[in-house]
Amino acid sequence: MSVRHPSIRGLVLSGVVLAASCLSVTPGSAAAAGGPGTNYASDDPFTSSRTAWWRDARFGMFIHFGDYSNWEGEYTRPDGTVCRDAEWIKRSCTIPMAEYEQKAATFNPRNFDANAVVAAAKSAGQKYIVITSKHHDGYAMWPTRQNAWNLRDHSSFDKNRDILAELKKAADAAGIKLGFYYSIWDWHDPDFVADFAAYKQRMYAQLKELVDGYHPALLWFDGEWTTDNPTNNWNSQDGEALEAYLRGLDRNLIINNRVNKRRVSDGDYGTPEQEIPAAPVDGQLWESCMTINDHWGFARYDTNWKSGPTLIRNLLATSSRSGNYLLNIGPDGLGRVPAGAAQQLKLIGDWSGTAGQGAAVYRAGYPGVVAEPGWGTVSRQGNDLYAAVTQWPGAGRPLHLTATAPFTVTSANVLGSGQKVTVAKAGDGFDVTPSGNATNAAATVIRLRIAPAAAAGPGTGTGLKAEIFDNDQLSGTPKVTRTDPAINYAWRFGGSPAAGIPADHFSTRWTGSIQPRQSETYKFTTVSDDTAQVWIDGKLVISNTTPHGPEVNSGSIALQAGRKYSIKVEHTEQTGEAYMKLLWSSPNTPQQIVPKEQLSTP
Ligand code: FHN
Repeated sequence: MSVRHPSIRGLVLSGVVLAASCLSVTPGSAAAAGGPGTNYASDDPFTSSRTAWWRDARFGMFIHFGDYSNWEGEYTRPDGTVCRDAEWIKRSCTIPMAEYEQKAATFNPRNFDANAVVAAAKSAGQKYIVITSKHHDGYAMWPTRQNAWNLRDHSSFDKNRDILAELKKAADAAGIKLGFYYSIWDWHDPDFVADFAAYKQRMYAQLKELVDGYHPALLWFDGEWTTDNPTNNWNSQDGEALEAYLRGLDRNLIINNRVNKRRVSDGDYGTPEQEIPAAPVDGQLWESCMTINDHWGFARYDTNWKSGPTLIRNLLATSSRSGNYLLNIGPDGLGRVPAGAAQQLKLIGDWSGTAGQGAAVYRAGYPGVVAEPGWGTVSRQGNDLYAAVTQWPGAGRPLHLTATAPFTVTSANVLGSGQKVTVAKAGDGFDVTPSGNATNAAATVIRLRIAPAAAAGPGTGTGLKAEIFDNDQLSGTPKVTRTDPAINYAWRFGGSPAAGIPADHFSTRWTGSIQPRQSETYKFTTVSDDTAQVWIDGKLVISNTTPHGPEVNSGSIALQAGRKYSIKVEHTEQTGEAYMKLLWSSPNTPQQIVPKEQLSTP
């Protein structure tokens, strides 16, 4: 019995290092994935112009829409018992494939109105849309040429229509980015079990159809996890090859971490589902996807819509921790946006569009200089803090903010209200005391203009000295010595630091100096495989010397602005995948790959 994806917390990496020799290259896929000298990390997703729109957007619409929607969430078995599920209905209710295909032949989303979908997203303030192009049941929502199991060839729908093209046109006209969800796991294609290589060939061809035919801004993979019924053999070699292939098709694509095995090293961002991380995530961008009721796909009986305040507070929680919120709707069998969903979406947009409250979300992120309070959330945009108060204090009672770095508050006001706000230093931070009432039931936003401690100007560094060894002991004479502008490497299975360095059993030592711009405690983070150690000013800040799969480690140290500190970083790779990234953050430095300007050779 196949199981839905275990919660990410429950997902235990097997720890078995998969032999690089079975890296499969599928015809039509990228040239043999990588090879010595290849680094798959093309940029830093935290700062890249490629991901800028996504990081600024903060809020997207997920759409689960397919032939499964035609069941409306319910199946009556031959014995008369009723089984309920949505996009999983075929599997959950063990519907015979012939019956499932027969029902799909009646699928006719004639009322699908791309402009109405886009209008619903706009009304919510959603800046991008991700729609299911193919879910686990394998049914393609575009006229794919790879099989006849699709909306053009197997439905009652108008054969002259293409809903993905209609949605692309409407989204472009509205300035909304469009992405496609695509399930690797396929319950319908017999080759998924019988001939995985043949299946992958069709999958690559379908993805090329989607990229070339619709120019999506983003690909949202799913169905990557190890499971049965049918057995899913997708592995990290497959993920390496597919991600390389897709980036070869379109360098601007943003790709989630389920292209591989949903790890910190995979794709451009992590994908917590039906949950919001309690704090900013180390090592990778992230987006929390969530249903607006209790189902992804349409279920006519499910009117358990999340309340406006709940949705607004979820959005504020994600943006205040530098994450995105991907909120789902499930159009019905005719393609209509459920009225209840549209109504709740509008509540979010009404809130963010009132008195500029959206500034607490769009282009906003983790504040850094204050701890998250118990009475709400705080996000930051430049030197403006947006305190989104969900528990308004009694008359004259203060809201306390714990400062995590020195700053002064130059002004404070409640968005949408003329009431006076007093700010006083108090204990480990500030007491913020509004004089009036909350402006709404969801979250009242107090904007605090701050003046952080002065920063040193940007450095003039060019990177660190790298000594690369063709052994995993950092021993002997380095094979290659060069200047690396940053430590931002995803060698995966096939790559390595240089053409003359094999894909396994290599190591690198970086040395030089690092120059912070703030006098603050800096948090250093590594994403590494197999081992990583970091010394700053001679102090061991990170040490993970047990060979491991892709892992995040962090350590902190107080530094003075403008001063140069010695830095030494060591990485070793034994066999299998290899990664080494060095990031930093501080109260006034959002998480990023340590930039070359702040690194100098010895
Ligand atoms: O099995 C799918 C599920 O149907 C839905 O698509 C979610 C949304 O991300 N993803 C999988 C479960 O993790």
